[in-house]
Amino acid sequence: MIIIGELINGMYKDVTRAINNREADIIQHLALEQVKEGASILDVNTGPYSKDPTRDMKWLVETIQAVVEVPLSLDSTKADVIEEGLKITRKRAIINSTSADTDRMDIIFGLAKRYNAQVIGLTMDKTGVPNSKGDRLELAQAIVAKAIEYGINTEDLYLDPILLPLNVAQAQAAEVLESLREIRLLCNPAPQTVFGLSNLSQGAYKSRSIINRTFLTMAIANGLTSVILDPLDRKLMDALITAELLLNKNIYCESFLDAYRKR
Ligand code: THG
Repeated sequence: MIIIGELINGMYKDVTRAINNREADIIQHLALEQVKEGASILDVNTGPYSKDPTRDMKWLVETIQAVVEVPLSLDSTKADVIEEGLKITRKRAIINSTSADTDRMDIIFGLAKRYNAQVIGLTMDKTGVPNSKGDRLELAQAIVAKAIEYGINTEDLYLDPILLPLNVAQAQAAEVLESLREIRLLCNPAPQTVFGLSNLSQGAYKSRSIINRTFLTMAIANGLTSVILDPLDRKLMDALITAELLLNKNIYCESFLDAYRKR
């Protein structure tokens, strides 16, 4: 499983404050902790309240790269903000993300080609997130076709069927599970699959952690290859490691949780 740490995101109030006050130590602590707990990529999002997202992205990337070496997932709806990050990332970056809209895909896949980046494609378009698995698959197919048109290796494409909060769209979680299975069959080599796990439990307060980890194990069994999550949630990471063990992706031993973490 490719684990993308979600914590450097202006959606978190503490992170927004750290960005605004240029408190590098707070961001660097989050970067170091996430990598220590198993993140192999860090998502970087200036958040919805940033007044100058281009400058904030540049500062975040520089600040993070001063302490960790992992690749970064440049998370923004604005192409110029993403490009600012692409100019200075030292490891191969992931662009997070494009929608299935043709004009957006042309810009994003153009950037991916120019900077040799990987791309996350969301199965949504200007009309929003579709309700059914079938409509998600249709948009996924359009993204795959565009990636191929730009000469992107489909292994470097991550398709995100988009998890919505359970408390507003309960029926959608099951549609996402089925989408995961079928997305893997769209092309050869198979695209990666990914989603933002914490979306699912937004507004669920007390039960967030149990909802997240239960769904994650189900998704792993349905072909999820990568996930954006909070790697500091110990029980969640235990569930992830155990799910991979049960799918025979790691070797069982009495202390498999420790063994996996020490790798
Ligand atoms: N797909 C892709 N990228 C994504 C998402 C996705 N990036 C952003 C997001 N979704 C994944 N990251 C988060 C980060 C935080 C939360 C949810 C998803 C979150 N934050 C707390 C909340 O809203 O309750 C913040 C509250 C606080 O200040 O503590 O839930 O789906 N490709």
